[in-house]
Amino acid sequence: MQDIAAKILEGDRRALARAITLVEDEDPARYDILKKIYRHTNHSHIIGFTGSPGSGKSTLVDSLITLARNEGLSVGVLAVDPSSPFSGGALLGDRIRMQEHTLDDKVFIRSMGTRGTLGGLSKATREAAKIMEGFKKDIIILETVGVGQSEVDIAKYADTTLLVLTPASGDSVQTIKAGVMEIADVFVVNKADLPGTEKTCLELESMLELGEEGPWRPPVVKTMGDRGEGIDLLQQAIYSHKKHLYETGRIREIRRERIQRELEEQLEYLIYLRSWEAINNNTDLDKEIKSIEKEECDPYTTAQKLVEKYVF
Ligand SMILES: Nc1nc2c(ncn2[C@@H]2O[C@H](COP(=O)(O)OP(=O)(O)OP(=O)(O)O)[C@@H](O)[C@H]2O)c(=O)[nH]1
Ligand SMILES: [Mg+2]
Repeated sequence: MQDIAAKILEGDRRALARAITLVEDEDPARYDILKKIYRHTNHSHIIGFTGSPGSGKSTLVDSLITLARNEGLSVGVLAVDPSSPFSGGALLGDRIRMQEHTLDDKVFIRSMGTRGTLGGLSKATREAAKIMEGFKKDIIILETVGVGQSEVDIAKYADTTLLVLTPASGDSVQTIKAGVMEIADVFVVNKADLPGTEKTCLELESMLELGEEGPWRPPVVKTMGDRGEGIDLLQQAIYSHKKHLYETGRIREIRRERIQRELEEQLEYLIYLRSWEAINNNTDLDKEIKSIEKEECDPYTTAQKLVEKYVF
C-alpha cells in the first residue's frame, strides 16, 4: 500500500484509480494510503456542484474543465451518483459528456456510487476527494445530485458551492428545500434558453435581498451549458469567491472546520468498528436475541449490558 500512496503523490493515474476503488469497497487498506498522503493535501480549490437531477451540472463541469485547462490548471472531478431512480444513467451520461477530457493527463474524472453503510455518501466521497487532493490537482470538482442530505454534505466539504437551478417549473425558488439556499456561494440558473429564466433570476435576487447580509453575497449567474454560454462568467464568479475566501481568512476557518469533521468522523467510525468487534468477539448475539424473544430481557437492557461489559 505504501507503493500506492507514493505513486499517487508522483501523479500515477492508475494508482489513484485503484485507491478510489479501495475507498468505494470500504477496504481497510485505504487508511494506509490516506495517512501517507494527508500531509500533501489541503492545497486544492474544492468546488461543489449540486442541483436537481438533469439541471446541467455535468455539462457545466465539462465546460469549466476546458476553461481551467486553457489556463494550465489541473482538474479532478468526482461525480457522485446517488444510485437513486432519479438519475438513471448518470454514470454513462457523465462519461460521454466528459469524454474528450479523458485523454488529457491533467484531468482525472471518476464517477462514484454511494453504496456503503456507515457514513454513506459523505465519508466515501470525502475520502476519495482527499485522495484526489494527494494527486495535487489545482481544482477538485465534486458533482452531487441534490437529493436528500447530499447537497448540505457537499457544502460542508467544498470551498465554493454552486447550486444549479433551471427555469423549469419544478425548480421554482420557493420549492427549494429549507437549508439549501444557504449553502450556495454561487447560484447558477442554467438552461437560460428556456422560458422563465428572468423570473427565476428575479426570485433569487429578491430572496437574497431579504436574506441576512453576510460578508459574501452570492452572485446569480445565467448559463446555457450546452452552448457554453455564460461559462466565463461562472468561472469569474468562482474565482471571486475564492479571492474572498483568501482575503478574509475564511479559507483557514473552512480548513479548520474540515479537519475537525475529519477527526470526529474518523473517531466515530473507529469507535463504531471497535465496539462491534469487541461485542461480536465476546457474545453470542443469537442467544441474546432468543432471550429477548422469550421475554426474559429487552433490547435496551441487553445493549446497555453488552456495551458496559465489553466496550466501556
Ligand atoms: N435546453 C438546455 N438544455 C441543457 C442545457 N445545459 C444542459 N442541457 C441538457 O440537459 C440535460 C442534462 O444535462 P446534464 O449535464 O447531464 O445534467 P446533470 O445535472 O449533470 O444530470 P444528473 O447528473 O443526471 O443529475 C442534457 O441533455 C443536456 O444536454 C441548457 O443550457 N439548455
Ligand atoms: Mg451529471
